[in-house]
Amino acid sequence: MFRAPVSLTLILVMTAGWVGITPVIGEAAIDEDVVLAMPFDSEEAKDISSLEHTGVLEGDVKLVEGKIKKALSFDGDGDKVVVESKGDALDIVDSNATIVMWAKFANSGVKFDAFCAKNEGGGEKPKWVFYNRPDDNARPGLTFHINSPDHDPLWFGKVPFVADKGKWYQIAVVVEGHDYIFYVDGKNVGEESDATKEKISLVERAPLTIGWSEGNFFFNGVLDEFLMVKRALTEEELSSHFDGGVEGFLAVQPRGKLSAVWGNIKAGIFRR
Ligand SMILES: [Ca+2]
Ligand SMILES: [Ca+2]
Repeated sequence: MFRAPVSLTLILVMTAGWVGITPVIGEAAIDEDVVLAMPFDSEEAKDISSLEHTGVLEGDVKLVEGKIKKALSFDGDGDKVVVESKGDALDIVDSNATIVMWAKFANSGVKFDAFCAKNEGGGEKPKWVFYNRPDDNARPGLTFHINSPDHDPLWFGKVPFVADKGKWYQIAVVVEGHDYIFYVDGKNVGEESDATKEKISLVERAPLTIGWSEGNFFFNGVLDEFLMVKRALTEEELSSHFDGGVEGFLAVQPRGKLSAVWGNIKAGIFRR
């Protein structure tokens, strides 16, 4: 197979600009690892990933000023965004994954704040939940919880985190193999490896819920720029979300995607 050296690719990109071909280098190639990308800039909870999931607002979720453009406000009482997964796109079974968002807490974190979950119900029902729970002595702070009838309940992380009320934080969890790595504002704040090496159960029958996990575990505050990617994002990639939210992240050319751009350029040239 013919492979263009980088220098040749760059020359072709420059040439494409000179001869007036549509400049494809400025457009991000589709990043197929991105399975949910919600800027929360409208009440439609639109997913701008290639999967185009539909988010349904329940309760009285409100559109408010966000960290980047608009965001969704959850009052901690019946408010959530429900996203039915296309196939197993929103499951984390044998894949790495990253969930990252901006969050502003309505209290100082003295209760259970669920960021998101895929959850069939309470107790041992299959689930995974990403939450903050500073008032829980046994399992405090930023935690990733998984459960299923097949194994004991597991909690990873338990990274102490008490948010300042009304302040924006970029919150992320990276699932890499059996490691659960937590970030606040782009900084690694703690991680824990799953010694049991259980994998997250497939929760086919449950939608992804943003702002709620089960029972009365509702998020109280504002969430913005919700992004879920089926790979472990680098700190550099997290910083592109920090700076520009979902759209900022998608605008950065992902590594290993140069071939797709090269294909576009080549096709563009040969069409002329
Ligand atoms: Ca937004
Ligand atoms: Ca409500």
